[in-house]
Amino acid sequence: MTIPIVYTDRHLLHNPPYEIYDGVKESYAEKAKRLTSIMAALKKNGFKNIIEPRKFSLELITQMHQRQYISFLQKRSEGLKKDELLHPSYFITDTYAPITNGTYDAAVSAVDVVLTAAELVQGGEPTAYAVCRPPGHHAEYKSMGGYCYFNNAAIAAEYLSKKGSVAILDIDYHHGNGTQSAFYDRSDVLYVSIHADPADAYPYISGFVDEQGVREGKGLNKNYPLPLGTNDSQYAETLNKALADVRKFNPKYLVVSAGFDTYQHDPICGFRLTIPFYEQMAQSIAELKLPTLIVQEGGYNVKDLGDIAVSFLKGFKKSE
Ligand code: Q9C
Ligand code: ZN
Repeated sequence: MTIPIVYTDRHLLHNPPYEIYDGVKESYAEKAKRLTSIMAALKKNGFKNIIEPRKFSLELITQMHQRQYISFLQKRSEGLKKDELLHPSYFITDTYAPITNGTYDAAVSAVDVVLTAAELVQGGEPTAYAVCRPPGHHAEYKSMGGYCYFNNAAIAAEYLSKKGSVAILDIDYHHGNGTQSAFYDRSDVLYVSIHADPADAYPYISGFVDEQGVREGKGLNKNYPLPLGTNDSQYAETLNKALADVRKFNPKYLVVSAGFDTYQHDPICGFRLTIPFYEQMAQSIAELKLPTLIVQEGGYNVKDLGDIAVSFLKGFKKSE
């Protein structure tokens, strides 16, 4: 039996035509084709255990997001015509998360995907992969931003935390400001992130080493910023430190916020990781021997995204 892959094509409902960068319209990097690339490569490489998500109660979203925020996104989304794009003035942190007619439905579908995969892991599956979009880790309690609307990984971690402690390992190129803030004062959820130095990269205002958690969560938020140009061996060294943090915390579950925008040919990012390195990375993560939920975050090289995902999953297969 191969790793269960949870996927639905409801994400296709969200496909904004452009984003605004420094006042200039650019093509939207978070394309629907990203998941098409991943699913095609997985099927081609023998990952055939593909599962449709089931519907979960919307109440699970309210544990991580304000009710007014959720209904704002729903109403604004459903009020738009098919080709309209809205950059709202409220509940948003930047110009990278515009609302379209299908945005709310697609964002809810991503939550269903991630919770279906979380349920499998909770039921004893060693590893499950949630192939979801829009991504989630920049979404905060009441704000969208950075291509994210609902924080899929945080919602899944919250769900799993009802049964035991959870470590979240965020390997997306960008710091997961939304996930960090969701668990910043919690003792039952560790957040560890490796990302481009916020002095150089989005989200600019969080992801620094001195953000270490507060109150019961003090010491349970770990940021590992790395310089632009980081390569495989430099990354591996930092990954080992992050994995040591997870081991020390000794959680019941692991959630991996898996962004593949650390890839050397990512069109909007600045690390230099190679495709075979993702397998190595996954093998080190799998050595933790923890029930692991993999949640898709960023990764924008549509052509190579599938090969990166296949390489990554191969590293988990070896530990089965
Ligand atoms: N034109 C995630 O990877 N910056 N979000 C875009 C380039 C926004 C990334 C600037 C990056 C957001 C989930
Ligand atoms: Zn990213």
